[in-house]
Amino acid sequence: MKVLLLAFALLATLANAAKIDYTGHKVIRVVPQTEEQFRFLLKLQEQAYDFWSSPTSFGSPVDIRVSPQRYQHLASTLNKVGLTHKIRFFDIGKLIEEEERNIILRRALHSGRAFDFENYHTYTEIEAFVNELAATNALVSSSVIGTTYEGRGIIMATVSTGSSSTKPVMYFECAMHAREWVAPATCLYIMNEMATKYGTDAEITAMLDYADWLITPVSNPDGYDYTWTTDRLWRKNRVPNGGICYGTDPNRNFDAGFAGPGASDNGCSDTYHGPFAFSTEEASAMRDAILANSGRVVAAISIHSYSQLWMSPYGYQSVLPADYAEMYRVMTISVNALTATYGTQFQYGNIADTIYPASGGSVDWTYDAENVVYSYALELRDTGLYGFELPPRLILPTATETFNGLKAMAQEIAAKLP
Ligand code: 0X9
Ligand code: ZN
Repeated sequence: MKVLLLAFALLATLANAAKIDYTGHKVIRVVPQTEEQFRFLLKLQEQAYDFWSSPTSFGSPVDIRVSPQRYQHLASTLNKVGLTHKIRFFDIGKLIEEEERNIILRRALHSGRAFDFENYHTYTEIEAFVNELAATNALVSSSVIGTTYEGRGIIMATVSTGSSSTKPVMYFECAMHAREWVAPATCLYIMNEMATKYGTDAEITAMLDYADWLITPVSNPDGYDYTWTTDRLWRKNRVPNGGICYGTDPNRNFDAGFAGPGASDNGCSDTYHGPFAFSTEEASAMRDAILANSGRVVAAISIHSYSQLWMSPYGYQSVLPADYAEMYRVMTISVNALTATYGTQFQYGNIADTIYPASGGSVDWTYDAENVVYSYALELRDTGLYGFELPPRLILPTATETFNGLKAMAQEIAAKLP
């Protein structure tokens, strides 16, 4: 009965009539070849267009979502600077509907059984899972590190062998961006592996003997909830900006090159940095969780999707950090371990050169403010075939390869900082 009710509640959530309809929305791809075209795209991104991948360098493709109403206008605007486009997705609405069907189908097949790591879950379900794990597993405790604008608790799991541990800390921040659903799914998988294989899996045992693992599976719960109820493609938090636009990008809201390159001061933009550094509960909650463990944090990992990238500071400037050689060494080992799993290719390097300049990000702050050398931002699968709508059947492979990369990283850290 309970299962039936849950399935019904989920159907009601997914079939919500007030949902934003993406029928006919396209994702188009352009490839900038000149300085003028590149600058033009950067400007366009500052406006209210939804960039699914951003201008990074000449010759690298840029994907932009556009509504049927604005399509002709965008196409002719692009033509004026000599940019021709290809259509990558003809109808995003269809892709979203297919995703909903997949989720519901998997749920029906799995009903009555334990938490399904191979499916996507609502924030309420994720909170319930973390609390249940904390209640039943002696290694896990759950805490609320902040309360969002809409009143949700930002839940964090601590996986630790001791109640008052003084060990090093590895901090994992997932889903600062709401629509990147494979990020929270991956973090829940990792949390469960760490919590349930201590004492039986030699690698996991060694990692927990060395460090406490702090995991925030959904760092932006208001945005995440909104992707389930209203707008599958929402990215930011849900704080009103005074006008008709909502949301600050919490990953532009940290006090690290705040309001610098790659962040917008337009409240309608997807990269709006907010009125002042740490104005968002999402960013300040993470800051406070890190500061509560000041001096102990050896790794701070920010998990996003998509693009298949493993990146280190800085995002706010092209200057390489003093510790870049060590950051790069461990990135290389981590990415090799990730790729060795299923052959998935990741590019790696500093944020500003690997993806694009982006200021006010979490990992720049953990490095600058707390000297966390192993501060990395990851973009998980894929490279745009499904984009944010990665099918549930790809969650487990994504989570497994990511965990392998992170295990290799943790082992390197333990060897370097015993
Ligand atoms: O732009 C971002 O925030 C990240 N890419 S995403 O497509 N997931 O939005 C990259 C984040 C890089 N990290 C920092 N700038 N600190
Ligand atoms: Zn992101």
